[in-house]
Amino acid sequence: MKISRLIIAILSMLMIFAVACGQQPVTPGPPEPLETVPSTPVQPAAPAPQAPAPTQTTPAAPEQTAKTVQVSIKSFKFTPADVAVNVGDIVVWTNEDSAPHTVESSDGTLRSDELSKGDSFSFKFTKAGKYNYICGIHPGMKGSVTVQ
Ligand SMILES: [Cu+2]
Repeated sequence: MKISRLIIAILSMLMIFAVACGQQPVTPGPPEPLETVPSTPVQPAAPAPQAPAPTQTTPAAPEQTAKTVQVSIKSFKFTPADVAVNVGDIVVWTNEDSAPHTVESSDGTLRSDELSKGDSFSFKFTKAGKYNYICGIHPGMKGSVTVQ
């Protein structure tokens, strides 16, 4: 009967060792899922967002800027008597006579004060059309502005 006790004792000892040893080999396994991670960085350097092209489209406007047209009033005449401008342009009449003159259109659009020598009258045309005008003091003086 002593032998069987020894065997039981030895078996129980072996069981304890087996359990103790069996738990250790579990740790060296887990580093597997790390290998799938390096597959995601597929996006290479993409220097596309730099687009300096649209800067060349701006220099198109300068031609449409408003201009100023001069009309002199001299020797009882408007010179030039007929001028053509674009909508938004400005016409400036300057009296170079010693006699006073005015600029008055029949529709009332143009109506300057009495202009002494050296005085000027300016008007900005915002509507297309033909504007006939005279000097209110000397109705024989005539001119026109055609606005396109
Ligand atoms: Cu006049």
